Amino acid sequence: MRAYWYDNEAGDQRELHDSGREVPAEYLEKLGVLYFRMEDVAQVDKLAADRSYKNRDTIVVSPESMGAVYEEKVKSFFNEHLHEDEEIRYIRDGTGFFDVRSEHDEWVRIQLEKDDLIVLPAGIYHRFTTDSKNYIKAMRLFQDEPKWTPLNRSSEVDSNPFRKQYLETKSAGV
Ligand code: KMT
Ligand code: NI
Repeated sequence: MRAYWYDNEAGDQRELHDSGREVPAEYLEKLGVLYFRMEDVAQVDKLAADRSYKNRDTIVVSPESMGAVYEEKVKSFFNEHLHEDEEIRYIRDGTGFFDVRSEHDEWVRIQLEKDDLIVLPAGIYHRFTTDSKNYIKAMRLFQDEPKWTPLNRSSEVDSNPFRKQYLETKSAGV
């Protein structure tokens, strides 16, 4: 895992967009983003049990696995959105980026590789993309039924109760 400020330059979303300015792990924590380097699946099982996550699946995002819809999918994952639940992803192979909004609404790019596990809190605006290698395999963990409904950013979603709650807990430093 490496986190850095997104450079906001034009160009393919899958390029690094590396401003060269690092984001420390403590800052991610402040945003409510949790990161773990997992030694083995037993550690993931423990995290899942602790948080009452009962189900999981595995997704491969690549032209090989998705065929003609790959480019479309990659673009849709990159639409800024939030969820009313945590988003937990455990990278099993390949690489990719989760971008999350900072407290001042700038993008922090989080580069993930095999054995990285990330927990995005409910209500944080974020987006995902593969990198220029166009391949990532990730385990998606969920509590019950998968609820991946992305709520794309809008003034209406800005006042979603989960968004408000997220902003309140963050400003309180919880
Ligand atoms: C997401 O939430 O955008 C995804 O699940 C993308 C694939 S997981 C790396
Ligand atoms: Ni999401």
